Amino acid sequence: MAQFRFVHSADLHLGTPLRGIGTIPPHLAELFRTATLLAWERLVQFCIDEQVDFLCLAGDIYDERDRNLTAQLAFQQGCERLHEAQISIYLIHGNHDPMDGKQAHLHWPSNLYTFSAEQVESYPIIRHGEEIARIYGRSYPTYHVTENYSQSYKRSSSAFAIGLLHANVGNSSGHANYAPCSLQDLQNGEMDYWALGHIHKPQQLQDQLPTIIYAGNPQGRHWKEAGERGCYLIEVDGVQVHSRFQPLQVIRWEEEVVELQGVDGEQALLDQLFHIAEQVNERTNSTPVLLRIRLEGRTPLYDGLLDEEVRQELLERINHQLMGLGMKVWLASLQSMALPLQIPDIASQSLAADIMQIVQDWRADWIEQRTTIRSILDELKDRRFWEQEGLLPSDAELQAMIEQLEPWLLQRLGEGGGKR
Ligand SMILES: [Mn+2]
Repeated sequence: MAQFRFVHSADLHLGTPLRGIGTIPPHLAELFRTATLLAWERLVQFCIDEQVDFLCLAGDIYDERDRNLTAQLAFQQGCERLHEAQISIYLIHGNHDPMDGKQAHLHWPSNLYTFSAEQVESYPIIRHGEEIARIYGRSYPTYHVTENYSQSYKRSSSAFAIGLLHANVGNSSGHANYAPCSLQDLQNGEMDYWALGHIHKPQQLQDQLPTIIYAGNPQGRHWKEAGERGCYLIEVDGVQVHSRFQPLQVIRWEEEVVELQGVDGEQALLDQLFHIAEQVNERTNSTPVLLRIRLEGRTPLYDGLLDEEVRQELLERINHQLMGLGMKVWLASLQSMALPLQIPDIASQSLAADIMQIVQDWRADWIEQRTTIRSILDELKDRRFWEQEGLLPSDAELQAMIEQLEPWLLQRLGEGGGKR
């Protein structure tokens, strides 16, 4: 039985403009701007260093249907380097970069195999005249694919079968439900290894045959894509499959929650924030990190923390300290979900009482309110973008926002109105 090694990656989203944070220092800004391209370079280098037989890319190579030129040139350059190293690339296109998008007219090296969108195609991997594996795949013709593609992956030889599939397995929430299929569809299918793309969090859904893996994206693009990002190195020995995750990200997103119970003054808060940033720095081995801290719990600092300028002041102070110590963590955002120590007793004031009644009705009738909020979100102008990015708030997040409303309103009303 043959032995071979390959790298499984997906969702490069080359050319994604990273956004969503305020001012960042110049040394991070450049990294931030080119992060997806740099992660691709790292992926190419990793394939070369590991001398793998081939590279599989499971969709969303580009971020936009009409691919941007910088992204295409960067991809072309990586493919050429792999060509020189005699490493072939097998790729499908996904919902972000379907076949009907605009492409530049470029010369591509002969080691690049792109699967068509018409039907499932396959390519053999030949070594010394023997077929050691066969790769199956199908690209998206357009972004909106509702058909269950997995069922049309039929093996046409006895060689180890790798299926490249861009799909939402098991109706994962927070991700557009394209080419939907169940885990069982894959387990019962004819492939030995399912190389999945679409869900950006790296995860192994099954390790025995068929091995089923989401490679995740090699570079996170916002806080909802926090943590380690990379690709999988797969070694096949007969029917034994070994997988190893390899981090590739050039910049990491991290989110931490700080409980404010017992943090009773500004100095204590600063110390606590610095301590968290220090821990993140240690945990991430000095990779550049964009950190967001969410403050929770009851605190006498509640009022101050509602003030944008106060939060900005705290950020600057912490970042100054971190930079001074040469740490790579950048505290980019401070969110307050804190609560006041006491809610003022203003129930006797009729306006306040009416408003509070509305908020309480909302909370009591949460299921219906949630439906209303969801229907408002459905009307959002850039809804498809928000949805594809997984940026729409989850039910738990919506509920947390509603919980915040009551103390916030009471505090404002308790100040006698008109102060803000
Ligand atoms: Mn994607």
